[in-house]
Amino acid sequence: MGRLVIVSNRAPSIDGTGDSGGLVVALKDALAKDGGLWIGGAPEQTDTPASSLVFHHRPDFDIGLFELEPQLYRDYYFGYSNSLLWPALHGRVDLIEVQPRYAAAYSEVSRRLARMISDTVRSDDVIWVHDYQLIPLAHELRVLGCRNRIGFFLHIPVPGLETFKAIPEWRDLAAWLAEYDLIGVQTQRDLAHLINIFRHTLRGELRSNGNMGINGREVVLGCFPISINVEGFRRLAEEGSIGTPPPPLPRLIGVDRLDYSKGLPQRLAGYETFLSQYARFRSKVSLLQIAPPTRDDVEAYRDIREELELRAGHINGLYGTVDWTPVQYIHRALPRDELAVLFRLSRVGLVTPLFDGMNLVAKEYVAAQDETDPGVLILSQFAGAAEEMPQALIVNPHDPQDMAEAIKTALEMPRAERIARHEALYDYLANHDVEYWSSSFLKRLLAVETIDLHWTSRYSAYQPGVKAS
Ligand code: ADQ
Repeated sequence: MGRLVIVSNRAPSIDGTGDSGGLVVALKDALAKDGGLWIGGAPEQTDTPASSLVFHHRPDFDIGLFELEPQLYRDYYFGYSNSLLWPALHGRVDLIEVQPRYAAAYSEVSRRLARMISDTVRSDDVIWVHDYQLIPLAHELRVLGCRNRIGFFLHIPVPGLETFKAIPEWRDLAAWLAEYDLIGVQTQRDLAHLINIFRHTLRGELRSNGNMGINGREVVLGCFPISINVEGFRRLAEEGSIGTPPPPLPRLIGVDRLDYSKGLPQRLAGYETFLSQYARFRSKVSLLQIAPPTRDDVEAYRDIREELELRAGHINGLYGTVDWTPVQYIHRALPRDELAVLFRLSRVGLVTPLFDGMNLVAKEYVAAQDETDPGVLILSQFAGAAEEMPQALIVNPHDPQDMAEAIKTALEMPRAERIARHEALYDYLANHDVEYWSSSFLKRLLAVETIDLHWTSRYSAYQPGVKAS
């Protein structure tokens, strides 16, 4: 195999600092191990973007940045990706914004990026594309004659067919996906939806090996639940907490990007129900919600911030006293080591999204616990992580009563039960960490038979000129 070439909307930082956020944290270990190239969007847009990738060398791997004009970036990223695909794939078709220029920008970015990549990629490189912002990329690369193995991993959920069809370009999206050699999704739920989408849009046929026959070729499908560096996060929490005093009251903690898919108003509704029904806990617990802003340029994100602040203020006004603030709300990102300690020193982890591809916070919370006196994870049935973490208290985030009961159960859970649940969760995670995730995906991608016999005839623009190493 040549290099591993990762392609994502966002590149890691050039100097290696500030690599936070699900995708960067998850992948940098895999690349550092094998060496390779990470191609991603430049942090700033420019009116005169370079027509080729701008390279930087990090000790662990190389970075190739692609630059875009501000308007194109807005329409592709805030527009198509985050005002249409993100809400639609999270089942929020009520929030989608359809604009022809968004769709044009979305395809244009993959088209341009494909040109830049085909100038750089060597014939034995393996390309791994990430997430919903770049779905057309394999198609555009194939048009340019790229015959490399190309895998795709979708970090967010695949919705049911009817929801998927709310996206005007749903047929194109399905066809673009079918150009990858391997498509990885987070959960069995997503896999079932994807198979159904291929069946109905492209007359895909499920083969006995689990692959899909589509348009005369076989697309490999797989479920690869993403994870974290479990041992590393455990150590961060353990070492950081030495000498840190425990909080004055048993603490419930929520850590989420401020996004409507994370179910933050519903979480507060559950907490409010808990305080209203179990008065004996008033002044005896506190909820710390950390929710940094994201995608503030999209209206739905400003709305969710307002709603959250209103609800937190409402609970504090209703139940707070001079000595006790029921909800503490921090609207900014914190360093990972601080988060790890906060998780460890919290009795309950609240991870209650309405729909989530996986949710790494659930795994971080478990990894951070003191195994001799662990806290309890309350986890939404709609987080991808729920498929792997049945020993958490699984809740329906739409039901405040269910959440209130789970909070009470968690706070009252005997130590022996907490230890037993934590041990089962931790053991599973230790065997299924982020390295397991990336190596299983890559192993499967490398096992894919390369370009099938039908390939050349399907692409009239085929040029055998992709650079050899
Ligand atoms: P996200 O939607 O970003 O990721 P998640 O999986 O929870 O969601 O990852 C968030 C990451 O950001 C975690 O590592 C968390 O610790 C960190 N983070 C959150 N709030 C923070 C704060 N205030 N300060 C510092 N760090 C903070 C998408 C999908 C998920 C999927 C991931 C990975 O939506 O479903 O799990 O990709 O595939």
